[in-house]
Amino acid sequence: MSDESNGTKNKVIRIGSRDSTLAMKQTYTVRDLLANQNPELVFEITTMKTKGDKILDKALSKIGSKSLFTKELEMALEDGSVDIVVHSLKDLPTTLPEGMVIGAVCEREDPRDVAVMHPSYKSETLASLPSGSVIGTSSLRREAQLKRKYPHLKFESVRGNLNTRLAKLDKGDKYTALILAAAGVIRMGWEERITQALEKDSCMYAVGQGALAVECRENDQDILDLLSHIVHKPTTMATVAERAFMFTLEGGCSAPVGVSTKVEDGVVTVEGGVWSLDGSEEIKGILSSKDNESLDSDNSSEGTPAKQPRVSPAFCGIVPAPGELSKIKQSYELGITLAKSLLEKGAKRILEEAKAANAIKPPIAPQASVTVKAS
Ligand code: DPM
Repeated sequence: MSDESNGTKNKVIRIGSRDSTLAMKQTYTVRDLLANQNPELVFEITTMKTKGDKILDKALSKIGSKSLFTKELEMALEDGSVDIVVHSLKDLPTTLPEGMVIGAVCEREDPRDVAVMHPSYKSETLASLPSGSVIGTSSLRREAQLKRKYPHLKFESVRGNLNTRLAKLDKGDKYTALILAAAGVIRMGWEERITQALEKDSCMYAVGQGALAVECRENDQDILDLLSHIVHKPTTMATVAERAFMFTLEGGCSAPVGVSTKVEDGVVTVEGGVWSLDGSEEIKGILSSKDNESLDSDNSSEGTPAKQPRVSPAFCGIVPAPGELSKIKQSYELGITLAKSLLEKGAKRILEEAKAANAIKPPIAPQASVTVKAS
């Protein structure tokens, strides 16, 4: 598909983005990374609304569709009206639509979750808030972990883009605090509103949280080449491991799954957890690539076939940058091994119960009360 309308030949790169302030800031970040390296290129941004932007009255887990924030953008990629789309990696399902890949994962912002308190509670912590305080989040992952750690708090769904949510916190008296991703708060320039950063003993973060992903068509080699230069390697290793963990658990928006990952000197260490919806059950594990070498050490040149595949393999959607295949594969195996160990320890049942509790129940047909009148 890299004919005259695509790729770098006509020197215009069309970028698709959601239209929220945060999404636009993220899109500008990626555009600037690309523009710095390719001053000859021109970038055009097309914005659109996704289902996740339009349905604001339901918790995310209840809308019951994957790709909530990404589908419309992927349709534009597919029909060729844009060349790349920028997403928060955590909003991208671990299986992408046929023909789509992530050509670049950029450097991760602080991946942690944070508490942002209502101005009248700004010197409190979650632990010190009065009993019964209402915390706004529509993430089952956050709710399950925080219920476990802070049983005195109540949790309620809050939806809408970050501007809307913060306004709901500040202007109303319903929520005492919100739990948000540090990355979004920081990118919005609201860092000073962060009251408390949550460490992994109170709330592990979502798979991919804090990282930006650039999606493109898998056969668009010109774009893949361009994207390979803005890849952040340690972030890619960490997030491939996290996505493989999630994929193997078959989690998704409907199940509380969290991670905490470190990459130091090329060694990836992933800690992962699964919780029951009410937080009463928890299964956690930790694994480092140092200790998981039995699987794949180096087979980057495996069976080099006569026909070179046109496209590199993707790992949970992520295409390794040139030369990175064996490291990415290792990270991928790491996530899978960790997930399998949790499944063996009982995560399977917990996840199944969480999913069943969240399943979209078909509306109950009104009981017909048939009265036959004799006439
Ligand atoms: C997903 C979740 C949420 C977003 C679920 C989760 C949070 C929903 C909520 C998959 N996507 O995290 O367990 O808070 O009610 C989202 C945000 C960002 C990307 C905002 C946020 C920005 C951070 C990033 C919404 N998607 O989580 O506070 O780029 O990682």
